[in-house]
Amino acid sequence: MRLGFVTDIHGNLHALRAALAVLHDVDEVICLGDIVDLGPEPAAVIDLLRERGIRCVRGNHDTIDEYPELPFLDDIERWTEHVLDDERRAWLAGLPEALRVEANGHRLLAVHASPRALTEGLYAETPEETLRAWCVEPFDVMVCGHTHVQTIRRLDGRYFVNVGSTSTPFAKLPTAGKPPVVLPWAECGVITLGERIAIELREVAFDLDAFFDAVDASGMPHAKSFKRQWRR
Ligand SMILES: [Mn+2]
Repeated sequence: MRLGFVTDIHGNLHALRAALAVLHDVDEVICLGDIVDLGPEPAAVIDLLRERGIRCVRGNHDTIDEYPELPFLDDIERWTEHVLDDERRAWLAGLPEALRVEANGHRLLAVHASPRALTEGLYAETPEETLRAWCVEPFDVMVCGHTHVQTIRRLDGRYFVNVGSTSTPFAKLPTAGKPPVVLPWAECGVITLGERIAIELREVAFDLDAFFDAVDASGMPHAKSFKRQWRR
């Protein structure tokens, strides 16, 4: 069983299409949440995932939160809320927080950030005691996104895999109050539950100019500073 993972798509249809194309060789694609918000085409991203029958978990951006202290995020969140109809928002709100797949005796747990919270990320620096605290239910491999930085950890015979971000991979962890530096490609991952567990992180180029055109055409706020985040 080969599973492909997209995550943190954030309304970037161009990146999602590129990632799905590079995941042509898997048995099933699973989406790890943050489907919308901070991107120009949230409705089209939802529709493509549903058309393809891709199972999804819910991320912290998939329900409309408030970021009053961060006007940039808050304005785009308000705009996303405005462009999504009730039916699509209800679909997002109804997504599960975890999906489980079992094959060849291996148990895989798919979540947005960690098994216990939508905003607690897996980093290279996450303390081992934190990873152990996540092992409330049995699994052999946990897969997540949320931090926008790919990483793989190994502890007590388990794998912890962060497939990064399909829309906006960060060049380094963002500093509070500063815009992130975004890498110009889409990230995704493949986990094979075969005789052994095999993990592959992937990156794929997409048409950044076409994406920026979609940003301009969408009417999303802060388009100029949003586009400036990408490293060209
Ligand atoms: Mn997130």
